[in-house]
Amino acid sequence: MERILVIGAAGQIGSELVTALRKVHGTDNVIATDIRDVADDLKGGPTALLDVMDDKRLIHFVIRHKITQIYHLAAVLSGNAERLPMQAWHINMQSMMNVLDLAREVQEIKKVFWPSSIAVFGPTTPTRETPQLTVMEPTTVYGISKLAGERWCEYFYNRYKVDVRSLRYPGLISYKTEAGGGTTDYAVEIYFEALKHKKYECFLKEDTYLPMMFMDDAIDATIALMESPADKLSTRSAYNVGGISFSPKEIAAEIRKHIPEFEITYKPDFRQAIADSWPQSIEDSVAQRDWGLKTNYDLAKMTDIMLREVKAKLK
Ligand code: VAH
Repeated sequence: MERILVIGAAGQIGSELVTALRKVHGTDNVIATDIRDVADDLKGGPTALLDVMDDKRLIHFVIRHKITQIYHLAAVLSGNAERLPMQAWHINMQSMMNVLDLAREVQEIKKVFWPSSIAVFGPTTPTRETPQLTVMEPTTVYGISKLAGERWCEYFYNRYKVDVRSLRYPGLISYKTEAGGGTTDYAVEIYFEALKHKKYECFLKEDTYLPMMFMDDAIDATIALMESPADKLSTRSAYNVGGISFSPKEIAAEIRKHIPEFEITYKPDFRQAIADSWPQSIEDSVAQRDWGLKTNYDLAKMTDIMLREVKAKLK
């Protein structure tokens, strides 16, 4: 029986991944932890306050709860990381090292998941259909921490046989938790603002294409990767996952199909430079080949669901 620890369960990915993992492994076998309270709908199963930066408490927690898999999702995202570079680097790297070293020491821990990001790519990376293996010169603290993290994942696998697996998530779109300090968060905020005010001031230019993915596809990809036999995996840094690419102008046009009077204005801020350093689209044939990555949601289908679910949430 697997015993799953989710770190960062109050965040955008964690708050949905816990529910999905509980369907696979059983509610009582998935412990949702964070440094702050998790969403009420996760409280039907085990939850705890846990700081991944406290390595002493972390090892006791893992041993006491007989943990066999760790999903470490806590991180400072791109926008916030540029505001506090040193703190972001420390948190993103030290938390990861705490988890990897724990997995090396505690034999009962069989698998670790850690999220990388398309932020590992930079302005010198081919910007369209970015390949799995290519030039990676990130210019953001977040991207640098994710690139270094990928190198550590591969090192701990090769040196200590820690079965750590990772995905280069694009921008993730979900309705359960509102945006948290990222650059792609405009694509979440826009749905809430469209329904609340029928207008949105976008912090990126109208033609800023970025790779995105509806959260349900990201969750399915995460579980498919983690359930894959180890010998199918050719990549031990992190897998490209491409999702759908669109611009603020395109998502606004899709929203107007549902809310004709919706208006968008553009006021680029510091996050425009971050977005400009990232690819516009990602090539993910290696993930499709190794463990069957599928993308089921396009912009139209995602917008339909987002508007319906956000409307219900705002009631
Ligand atoms: C961010 N949502 O905007 C994250 C993501 C690709 C970007 O990693 O920082």
